[in-house]
Amino acid sequence: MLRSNLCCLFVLGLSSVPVALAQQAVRPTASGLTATSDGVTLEVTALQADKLRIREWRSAPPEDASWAVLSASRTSRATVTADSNGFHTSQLSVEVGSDLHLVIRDHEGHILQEDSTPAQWRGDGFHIYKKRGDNEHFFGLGDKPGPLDRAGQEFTMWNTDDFGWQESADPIYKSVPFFMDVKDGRSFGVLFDNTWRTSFDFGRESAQEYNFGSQGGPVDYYFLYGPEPKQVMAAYAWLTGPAPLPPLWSFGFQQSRYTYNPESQLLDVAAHLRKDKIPADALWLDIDFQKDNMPFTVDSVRFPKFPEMVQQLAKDHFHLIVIADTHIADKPNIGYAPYDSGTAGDHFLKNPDGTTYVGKVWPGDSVFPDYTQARTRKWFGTLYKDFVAQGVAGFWDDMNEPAVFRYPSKTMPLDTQHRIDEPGFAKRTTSHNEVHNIYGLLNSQASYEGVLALRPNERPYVMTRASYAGGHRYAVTWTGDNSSTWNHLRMTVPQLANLGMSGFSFAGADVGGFAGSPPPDLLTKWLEIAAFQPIDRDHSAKGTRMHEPWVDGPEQEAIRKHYIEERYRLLPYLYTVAEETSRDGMPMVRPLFMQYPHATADGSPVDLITGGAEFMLGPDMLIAPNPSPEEVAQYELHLPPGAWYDYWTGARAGVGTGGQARDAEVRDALLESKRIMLTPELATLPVYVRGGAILPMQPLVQSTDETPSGPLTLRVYLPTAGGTCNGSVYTDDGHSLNYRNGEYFRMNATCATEADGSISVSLGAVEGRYKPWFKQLRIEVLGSQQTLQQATIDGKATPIQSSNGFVSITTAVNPRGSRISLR
Ligand code: NBV
Repeated sequence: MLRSNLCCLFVLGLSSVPVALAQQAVRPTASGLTATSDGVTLEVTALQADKLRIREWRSAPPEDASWAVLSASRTSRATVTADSNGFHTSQLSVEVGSDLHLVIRDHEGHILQEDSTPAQWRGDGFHIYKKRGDNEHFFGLGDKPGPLDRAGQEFTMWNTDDFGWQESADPIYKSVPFFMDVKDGRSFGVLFDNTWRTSFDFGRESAQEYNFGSQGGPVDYYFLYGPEPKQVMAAYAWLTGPAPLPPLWSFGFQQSRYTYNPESQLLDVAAHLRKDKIPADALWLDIDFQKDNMPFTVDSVRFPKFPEMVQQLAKDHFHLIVIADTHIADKPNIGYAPYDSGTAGDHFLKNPDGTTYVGKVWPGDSVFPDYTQARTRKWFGTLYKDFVAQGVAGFWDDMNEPAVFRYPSKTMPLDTQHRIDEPGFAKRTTSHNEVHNIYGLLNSQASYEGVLALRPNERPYVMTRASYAGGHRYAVTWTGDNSSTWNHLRMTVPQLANLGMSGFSFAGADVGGFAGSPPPDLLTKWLEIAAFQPIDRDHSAKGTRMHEPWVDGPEQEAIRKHYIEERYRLLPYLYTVAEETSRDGMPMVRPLFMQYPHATADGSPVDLITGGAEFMLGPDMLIAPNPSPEEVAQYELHLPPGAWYDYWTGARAGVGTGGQARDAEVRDALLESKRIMLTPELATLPVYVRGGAILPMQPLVQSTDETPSGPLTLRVYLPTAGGTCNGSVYTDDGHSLNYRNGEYFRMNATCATEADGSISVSLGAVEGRYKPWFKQLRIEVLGSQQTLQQATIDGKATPIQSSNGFVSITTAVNPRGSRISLR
């Protein structure tokens, strides 16, 4: 109902102005409002009490559809209460002043977001301007390089194949128009759901404003309130869908190169990994395994026994991932099935004159699937049939910006035609302008759904280079063609953290760097740090020196192997953290402020002090690489509040039981609030564990196929006096989708230091039906102030073991839970 017939029109923010002068009519809607001023309509809809969608248009409302947002979330509606200036929900209040001036407040009245000027329209383009506070910081925006905090910078979203990109490069491969805003300790997220070329300015043009806009497409953005950063992540996962849990093997070590060939070279690499007992789970084949670089073919000269080779690798517990670029070679009449079936099904993009668009890529002239047609994605998915039948475990979607040679733009002409034919969208033809940024997302959707259809109930593993918001539903990703430099190693941390905050938790950077040849120490350091990142994949370009862990002699190899082994010991923790991503969107790599949003007095992200070099892996582990990794000078460590332990020695800061030098320094720092200085050493990556954490670990294996022998360890890091601790372990069969039907194992654990000095550890009842590989648990307790001599499990005495300074007891897994007491 229109509230603005003359009798009861209300004029927002101008209640004393005569009604007849009203410029602006506001209509309440069931879940928000619309307001019109000067021919522009603003619509604010509460999807949930803490989630708003904001749209604006000039003539008719734009099509209500999205490639990024789940339709169930987009159509969700919350109850709102209209008030004189707009409406409120239980969490937010929305006020619209004159000129559609939009203000969003929390329920305590803090302004979270406020327009600074009305939307600016130029032709089909527009910009939305918001006020920016002095202490307002921005994170996310996908894979864009540069500092962790995006404040003071501007960015463009336009998927671009940028071989050898450097720190200030923009745009690169992905467009994830989602950012998290942290203002005075309160966080919210904004997804600007516009697939055209968009731009973001976080205070570069004017420090008092930030803005986002586009050359076309809709004004359509979502406001996701926290106030905690974790809640923003959960809200984004609710909006766009969480990333599905990848197979367990993908968290193992992966070895790749452009390109291992012939077949014997790949088999040699596999054999070498096993001979040197470097744990590994996956090998990758790049475009030279194909005949003339034609996707979905195999070069039968260089790979004469491809199916047998895949089987042989599988027997040796290697999963093989092969590349399948997005283009299809333009090769009629040679029996190239992808071209023939694609042409017969009319699946390729067209020029404006209706002819098929042809562009040059690796195989020469190529044609490009029109993934905006659901039926084309379905067809593309069938192309994986033979590889899937042969046992290929995963697929690598490259060049899907889409990259096309010989144009300065590195992509196809913008007037290339896409014929959208998709449930939920109007059937229409549109130009590449609108589709460019989602091309990679739709390519990976076709791959994911195709592989799933071919191998139902198995988790597909697809890695994509280009994507858009929501693309994490279909693929993991990597940071493209980085370089073998110390600075690129450093940049992996902010880049993976921002990708994680953009939904792409499952991400990695080419270990060792793609372009160039890493000196031995760089490759070693890179393998150390990557052991604590979500995807640990060593990859290198053609013509560079080999990168495998053994190439620099036994000393370097021993260090590299040690870190890869540690990753395998930590797999239960890594997998538990990964499962959290798949449920509530929390990224695996987290900036410190995500876990410690209130670590600073003024609410600014604590990472601004650390410079973003440190990161957390999940909730409990803090990795502190050298912020200037090529330098030998000492560097400062910042630990968030609370007790911390040295992961390597188990020494508690403040106890200093003969640990390495830095432990004593940590102790002094905590006791005397001194600065903590770390001395860089080639073989050491400083890693700390939160006091109060319970870390699940396992005995070393050579691959995830191998069943660990012995118990699962729960390493209990005692908190400071009076504190509690908590942790959990999640596991399942590691490869199927049965976990979605209750076939998983989850156990939560807590601990406390009791008043009498005893320590209690409570193991919760087992959730889920899956029977894990371990029957026994070893509970290790670190940081006790007294020597522990007695232990009981559910009241019965049990022996205490002690090895390497770690005190432990062993107990059978009790499905109903158990209580352990140590004194
Ligand atoms: O397929 C070859 C490479 C691949 O190794 C790399 O990871 C991709 O990012 N690909 C790009 C195309 C050639 C790059 C020079």
